[in-house]
Amino acid sequence: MNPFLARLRGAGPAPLGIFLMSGSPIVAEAIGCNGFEWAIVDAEHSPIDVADVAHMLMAIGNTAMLPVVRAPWNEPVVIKRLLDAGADTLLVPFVQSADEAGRAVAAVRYPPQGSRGMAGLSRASRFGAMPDHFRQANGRIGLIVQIETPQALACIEEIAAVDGVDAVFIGPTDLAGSMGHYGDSAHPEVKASLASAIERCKRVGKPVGTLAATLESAALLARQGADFVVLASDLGLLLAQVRAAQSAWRAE
Ligand code: 3PY
Repeated sequence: MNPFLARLRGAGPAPLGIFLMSGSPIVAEAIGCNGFEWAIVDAEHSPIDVADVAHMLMAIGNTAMLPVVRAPWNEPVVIKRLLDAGADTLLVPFVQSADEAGRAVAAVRYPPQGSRGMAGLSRASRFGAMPDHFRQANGRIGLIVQIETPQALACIEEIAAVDGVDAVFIGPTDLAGSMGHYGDSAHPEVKASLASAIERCKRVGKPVGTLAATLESAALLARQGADFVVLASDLGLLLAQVRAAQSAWRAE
């Protein structure tokens, strides 16, 4: 079974995660050794490429932190390369309809269930050392689709219900932007849409997660029913400390 999905189905509070945007395996490993339960290796909004993903997964593999890899786009060639690099839980951004969700499902599965290309020496198959890799992979891959526009929200139940979609992630920043509230995911309209999206995913029985800017809003979202929450990012936390140190120094 997929380890991230197993965690979501198990007991315990909603796991708290972090976006990894710095692309650094050392940072990923250091964070994993110290606490966050899961992390999104973000190949959408950072310079992280496929080789970086492989290196970051190696580092995270030395820790108990569960990795999710965000693809840059819902595109089968890109998705294939990330899976070959060893991603076993994939977050696919900007899924707008059940049809697009179905395309993401096909991209993560080997035939006959999907269209993922096959290679014998991928990192995913431990470079050929896992003889059952092709037979087992479809059952091990977890697929999370990202909903981030009012258009997608309008059909969130149909998207969430697609067979092979294991969980839904709501992107509040893009959602706010596509609602005309740039950079303001705390806008009441955005917060209301997020709360209703969480409720609607739960009604169709699919786990749902989202991003919070602060620990307080992460806790609120978990109380509202979010099954997994991401708190900020490695770069965000680092820069918050940099700015705080700089202003404290100026105030001396
Ligand atoms: C969002 O909040 O929309 C994101 O995609 C975060 O990167």
